Amino acid sequence: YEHKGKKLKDAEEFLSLYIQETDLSEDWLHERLDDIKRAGSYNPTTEELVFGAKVAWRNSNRCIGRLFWKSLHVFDERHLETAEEIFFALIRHIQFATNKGKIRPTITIFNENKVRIWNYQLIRYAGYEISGGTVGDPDSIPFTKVCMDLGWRGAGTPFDILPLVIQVGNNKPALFEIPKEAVLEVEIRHPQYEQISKLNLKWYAVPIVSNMKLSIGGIEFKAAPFNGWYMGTEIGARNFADVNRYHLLPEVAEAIGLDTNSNMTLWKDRALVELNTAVLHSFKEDGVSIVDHHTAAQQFQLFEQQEEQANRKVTGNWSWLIPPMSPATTHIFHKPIENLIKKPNYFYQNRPF
Ligand code: HEM
Ligand code: NRG
Repeated sequence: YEHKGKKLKDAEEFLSLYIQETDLSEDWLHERLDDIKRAGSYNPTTEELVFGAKVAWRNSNRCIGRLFWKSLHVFDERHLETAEEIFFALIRHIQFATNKGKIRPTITIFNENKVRIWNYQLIRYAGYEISGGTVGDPDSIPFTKVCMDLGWRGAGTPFDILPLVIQVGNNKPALFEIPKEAVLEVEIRHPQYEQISKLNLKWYAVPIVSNMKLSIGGIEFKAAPFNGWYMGTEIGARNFADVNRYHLLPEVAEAIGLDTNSNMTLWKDRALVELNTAVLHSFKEDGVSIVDHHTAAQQFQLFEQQEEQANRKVTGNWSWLIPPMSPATTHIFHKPIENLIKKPNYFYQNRPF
């Protein structure tokens, strides 16, 4: 009973924001709230859902890419029932968002009670423990084990695309291979250092986060995968460089002939710069959307100005907003920002496995 009261209050709060930011009246709000009280639960219209998903992005404190929040494409797929239907909707999301490289920020929203996607991102590389080390993305090892328990076998390369794992209700999760044609990848090469091209690195074009829940007006959509495009450092300074990820800095330094015997040569910093140059160069040359961290920070500053114009306070998580390379070259480093959590928003949720 209490629970229900809280939910209705959340719906009321959300719809007040909705009428504030659209041209709807107080009268409209009161009628809408009466409807909801009569029905006993809030069932957002598609228009309300679209608004909520966009504002949830605007409120994402860890996201530097928020300038573009109004341009989010929203697919309302709450009516889908079967794992297979959901699989097709996910493939459609991947293809629509990829758009042959001209990436479109997109979210697909599934039924709040029935659907759960077990993948962290729709497209991601598998990770395996082998004798004396790992192959692929170490961050994916636990999920890869789950897929293998469900009968999946990867080729065992450093870049095997994991299958989609979709759960409907309390059913056993269903596993689907993503068609190769649906996945755009970029081979990493360096504009000057041939040796970096010879490392045979690649990365997928579109990051589609699928393990967060979208909270709108008291409803939690546990399956609502969303994507924008990459900031280069996510790949070059973290996925490729972190010691517990692909850990490539020693190899890159070796490849371009840096002296790795002393920290004082700054070989890690030099390797990072060239690896990140290669990532940006390769995406750009292939016509795949990507942003460097300097431009992303400038875009974030525009977002801050835009929000001020709209009389809204920008909230943010400083430790996530500063880029992992040369953070102090961006204005974000030098400016405090309040990490206040507003709703609608995207939240972490418990792993289903
Ligand atoms: C986090 C950039 C679009 C929601 C981030 C991060 C970056 C970023 C660099 C930090 C990631 C990390 O350190 O692992 C961008 C860029 C976009 C974009 C360049 C291009 C359009 C979006 C969209 C949404 C979104 C469309 C949702 C609709 C989030 C959320 C996080 C985040 C919720 C936090 C993720 C977490 O906690 O793991 N974004 N983003 N972003 N972004 Fe964005
Ligand atoms: N760092 C992760 C992706 C997290 C989200 N990043 C975005 N989101 N750019 C990685 O795979 O490297 N987005 O919606 O564009």
